[in-house]
Amino acid sequence: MLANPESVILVTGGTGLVGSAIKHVIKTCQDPRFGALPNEKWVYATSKDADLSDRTATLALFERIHPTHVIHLAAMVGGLFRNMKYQSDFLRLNLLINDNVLHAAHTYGVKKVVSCLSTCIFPDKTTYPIDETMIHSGPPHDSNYGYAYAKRLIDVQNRAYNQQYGCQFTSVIPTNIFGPNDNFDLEDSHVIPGLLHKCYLAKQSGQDLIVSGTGLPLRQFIYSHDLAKLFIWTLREYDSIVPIILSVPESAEISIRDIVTHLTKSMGFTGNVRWDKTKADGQYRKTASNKKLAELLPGFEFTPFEEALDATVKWFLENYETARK
Ligand code: NAP
Ligand code: GFB
Repeated sequence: MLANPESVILVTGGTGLVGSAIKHVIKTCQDPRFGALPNEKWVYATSKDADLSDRTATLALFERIHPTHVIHLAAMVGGLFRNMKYQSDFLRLNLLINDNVLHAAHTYGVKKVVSCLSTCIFPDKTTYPIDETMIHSGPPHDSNYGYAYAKRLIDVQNRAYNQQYGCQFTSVIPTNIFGPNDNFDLEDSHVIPGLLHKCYLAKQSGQDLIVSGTGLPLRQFIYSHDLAKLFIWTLREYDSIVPIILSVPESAEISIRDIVTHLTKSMGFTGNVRWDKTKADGQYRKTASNKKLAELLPGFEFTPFEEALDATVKWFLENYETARK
């Protein structure tokens, strides 16, 4: 519980996939663990409010908002193929954004920051299931090392700020996320939004749906609205600076082929599916344990995958004109 008379919570990356899910949950959820509380003011910042890769602009944003708490989502983000293309940009921009936000949070006496890592930053060669102790125990997969090292450094910064200044800066480690307001770009997006858009176009044109890779890799997917609740819980109730994995259970892991089956069914696509095996598969698996979360928040119910996918398809079709694509 945020005990202040009024807590001002700044959400960086506030209009993206995760930021907009947090806004939705705060506005609509009736469960007091996750919905709005009377003593909280939520502020959702976009890059138009401040380019957080710029130190001066970041400090000016904190001067305007004077947040007591920060959920730090802003980042250069993308799927496998965007990461492979822009390793230097992913590394440099995310290092700049993260350093500026944590520096500003310390400068303005922010009581707590929850930053965002990803299960794709864990070592490529590892034992499974992955857990929170394994972040730095080996090099990340070659397809996204730029992004992965920038994200890992958040954990190092959080420890250093805590050791030197006592700052309560922590982080969460979501698995692959999907939902409304995602980026549905055909090339740079993650697999679910990318294939959803491709399936829509294939259905419209009567052409084959072309899927990259072999379809064999395995992933865990979390619905953005579920993740949003877990972010809000982390902000209010999780008091450690040690990262916590926010994922569906290992048993919910599915293959890319399974995704295609669910997606074509949800979209009512009955055309041909072709596999372009000249395209990369990326990490084969990154199976993460959600044991720590399950112990701290027993009984949390994840939205069933098919229901979440149907809701995402519905949102995309209803918002096609304005969706990021
Ligand atoms: P997203 O939809 O692309 O949102 C990213 C947000 O960051 C956007 O609102 C964007 O603002 C903002 N941003 C980017 N560069 C900025 C800059 N220089 N200054 C200010 N704001 C900037 O991505 P998302 O999926 O919500 O990502 C949220 C967090 O989750 C990220 O930290 C990401 O690394 C993490 N994550 C994502 C996934 C996934 O599967 N999507 C999985 C694990 C972790 P504009 O729209 O105004 O540019
Ligand atoms: O979501 P995605 O791009 O990222 O999934 P990762 C890539 C997997 O989906 C690969 C297959 O096996 C691709 O071959 N795939 C099939 C496709 N068709 C498509 C398609 O049209 N688009 C895309 N994007 N994939 C990312 C990391 O890894 O995970 C990021 O690189 C980030 O840094 C993200 O952390 C959460 O799950 O492979």
